Amino acid sequence: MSDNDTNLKQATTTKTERPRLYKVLLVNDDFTPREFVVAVLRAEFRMSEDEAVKVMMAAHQQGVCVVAVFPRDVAETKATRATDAAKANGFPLMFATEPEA
Ligand code: TYC
Repeated sequence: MSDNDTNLKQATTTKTERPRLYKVLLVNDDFTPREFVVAVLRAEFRMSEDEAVKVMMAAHQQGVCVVAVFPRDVAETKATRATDAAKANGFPLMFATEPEA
């Protein structure tokens, strides 16, 4: 590369932003059995029994709680699959997604 080429080069900064992450939220309801919520958390979010019980109880007591954080497509797929699994069993259990702050 000649000096001339170097002199003409623009100074550029490449800023690589991390893809935004999304929270999967578990919403409480009055109908879905606790054990069913635990089973869905274990199956869809690969939680241990203890983890799943803690998350289920957090939603039960607070109304809503964060299950996990993923890239958008993963968060949406898991929330949909988990909500659909409940619907297929006649329960109103809801998982939602929301961008991380
Ligand atoms: N509140 C439900 C019950 O008492 C259990 C439950 C917990 C349902 C968490 C949904 O996200 C939930 N059977």
